[in-house]
Amino acid sequence: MNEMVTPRPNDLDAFWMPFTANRAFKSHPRMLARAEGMVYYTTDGHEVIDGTAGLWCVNAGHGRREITEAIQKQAAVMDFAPTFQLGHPIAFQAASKVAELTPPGLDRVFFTNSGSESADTALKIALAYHRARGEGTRRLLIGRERGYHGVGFGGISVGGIGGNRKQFGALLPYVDHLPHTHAPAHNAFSHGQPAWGAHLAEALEDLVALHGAETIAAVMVEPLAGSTGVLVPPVGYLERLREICDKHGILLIFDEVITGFGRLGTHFGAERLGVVPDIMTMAKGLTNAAVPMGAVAVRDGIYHAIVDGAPAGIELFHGYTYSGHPLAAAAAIAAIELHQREDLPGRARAIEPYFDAAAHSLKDAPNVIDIRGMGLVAGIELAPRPGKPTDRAVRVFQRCFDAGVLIRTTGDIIALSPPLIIEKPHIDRIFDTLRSAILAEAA
Ligand code: PXG
Repeated sequence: MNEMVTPRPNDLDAFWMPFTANRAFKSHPRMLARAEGMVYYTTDGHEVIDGTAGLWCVNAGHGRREITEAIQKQAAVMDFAPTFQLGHPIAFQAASKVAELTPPGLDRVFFTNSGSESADTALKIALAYHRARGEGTRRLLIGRERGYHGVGFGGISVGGIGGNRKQFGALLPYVDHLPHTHAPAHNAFSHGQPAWGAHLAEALEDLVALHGAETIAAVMVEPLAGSTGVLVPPVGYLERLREICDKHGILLIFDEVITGFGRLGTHFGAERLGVVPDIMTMAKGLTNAAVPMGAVAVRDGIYHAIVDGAPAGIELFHGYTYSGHPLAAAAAIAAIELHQREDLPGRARAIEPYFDAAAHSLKDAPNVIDIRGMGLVAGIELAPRPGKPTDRAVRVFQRCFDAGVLIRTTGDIIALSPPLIIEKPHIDRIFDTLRSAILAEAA
């Protein structure tokens, strides 16, 4: 079945792995060779259930024939064509397809190649918008503690993860941050949106008082923060951010890189959470991760302000060689059609109560100090080993992997975000394995 062999140690040297403990990995590599539906297969033939949809991205499950065929077909017809001053129909079709899923009014779509590029693109569009309207003093970008917006300079500056910032110097000027919303003393073991914490949005009024509304361009947050450990927005919090932004002419950007494409049981988090931003970033599930692609959807009025307000010529000095790449566009169209045909958000919604109950069944397991989530996302927070933060979670990860279940960890938080095609037996298997691993690391 599987002809791949584990590479010799020297073969691992050249690839400098991203966000990875390279030395540890290269001394104990874990290699995946093949994937289908809900499972990966390792190079030595073991089956691993995918509890994380790769990296929160393979929402429709692995190896979907409709998507691979669309990519193959497009590769044979036209491998690449520029989108600078030229076009190809499939890029326009892909943008229209995205606009079918975004909230009404957010139907102008700029293509990127990743979530990081989407975050930086969204921030640049926000700045260009204010400038186009003669409000060039609005240069301040507001993010949130524990926010993750990828790894570009814009994303790490507006993002709120110290570890992702401190190696890289001065970052962007004119940035400030809201407090995060994680409050286990009030909200531990909440199902869905926690009841406590809407007032944390008032910190935006404090920043307006501090800096002046006329200096603030945009607020960027993840509707549900994923990679920082699954932080679900408190009831009323996003609504309040929306109100304060409206009051002061500040753009609200949702980073929907994780929450897009059915993850919360709706096409986008905005729909599930009932708050519509002005700009929305996406990536990951857009192509089911089969070809890298990101996008930014903006309100019509933002597009018009920048484009109609510009003198003849290029209106926005921004774009990537691969914006609207034909293979990515083909994958996006096929993936979105799959979402629509199979109603993947509906499937996620239907199985969410079972998934949520399975996650919360770990409440009595040793060292479990919080369980939270929404849609097909669960965060399980473990008490750190004294003096050894992350050690317990890393070992739980390793045990699960060895037992055939892929989970993610960040700090001592376990994050689960399976493909939306998951079925009850997979859920049972994931949480049974996780329980055994947590028990084995109880000491
Ligand atoms: N925004 C958000 C909200 C993300 O979650 C990005 C931007 C950046 O996307 P790219 O495509 O540039 O990586 C992300 C990415 C994890 C994990 O384990 C999460 C991400 C990436 C890798 C790992 O939580 N999120």
